[in-house]
Amino acid sequence: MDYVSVEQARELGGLRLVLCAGTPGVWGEAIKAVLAHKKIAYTPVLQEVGGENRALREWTGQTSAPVIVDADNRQHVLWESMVLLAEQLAPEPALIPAKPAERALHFGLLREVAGVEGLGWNRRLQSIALSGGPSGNPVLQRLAEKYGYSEEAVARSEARTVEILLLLSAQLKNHGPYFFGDQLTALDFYVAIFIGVMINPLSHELIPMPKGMRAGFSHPSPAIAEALDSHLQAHRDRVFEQHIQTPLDF
Ligand SMILES: N[C@@H](CCC(=O)N[C@@H](CS)C(=O)NCC(=O)O)C(=O)O
Repeated sequence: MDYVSVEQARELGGLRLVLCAGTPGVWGEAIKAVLAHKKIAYTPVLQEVGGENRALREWTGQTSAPVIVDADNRQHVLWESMVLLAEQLAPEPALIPAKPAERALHFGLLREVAGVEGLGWNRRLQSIALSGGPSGNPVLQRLAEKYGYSEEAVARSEARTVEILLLLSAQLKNHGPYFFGDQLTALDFYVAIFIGVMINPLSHELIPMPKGMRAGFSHPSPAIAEALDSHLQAHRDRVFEQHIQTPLDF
């Protein structure tokens, strides 16, 4: 993927998407898949994982990715705001359920996947621990400080991860093949990507991720491996085969 720098992006118009360059950051890959499905074009902007990202801080007041800066220069730093923006820009194909009860459930489940203390958040804590903890190197230390690392948080993370996987599996079992029957939604993209990258990563052919990152996510505990059941695996494979362009390009 060809990135422009933050400095260059600030001079441009249109939709700009800041991404963790060189790694399949799950929040970034998920919103990329949503935008691709809706055929919404954007300019990729480089964020350096675990780096200082001073120019990004000056532009957006924070240093994580993804961020969307839209054509009106409004900034979207949270997954929810990005999904809603994509739906506004290209209402069809719709990726948010139309029925209010389903919509509420969609965003509730999405929070468990992409929100603070959700699936991605907890797997990140586990991978920092597996890579040696914050004292391992400066990048790990920066990530640990940004994303709530503590021994207590790591200790809680397995049970929370398992709970969320069970919740997602039950919804698929009762309402599959997608989370809301035949309608593909943003949740389908987020779950397939978060699972495909952060819990037993898919093959290098599909996701050519850096070795260290792969190692950090390749050893789910027995309880997590068991919770990643056949419903979730079949769903992940279906979404990757039918709706996500591979190999992921980052
Ligand atoms: N705030 C984002 C999630 C941001 C996030 O956790 N980003 C991580 C995942 S790639 C990141 O930028 N890590 C690298 C870093 O902090 O340098 C959202 O809600 O969509």
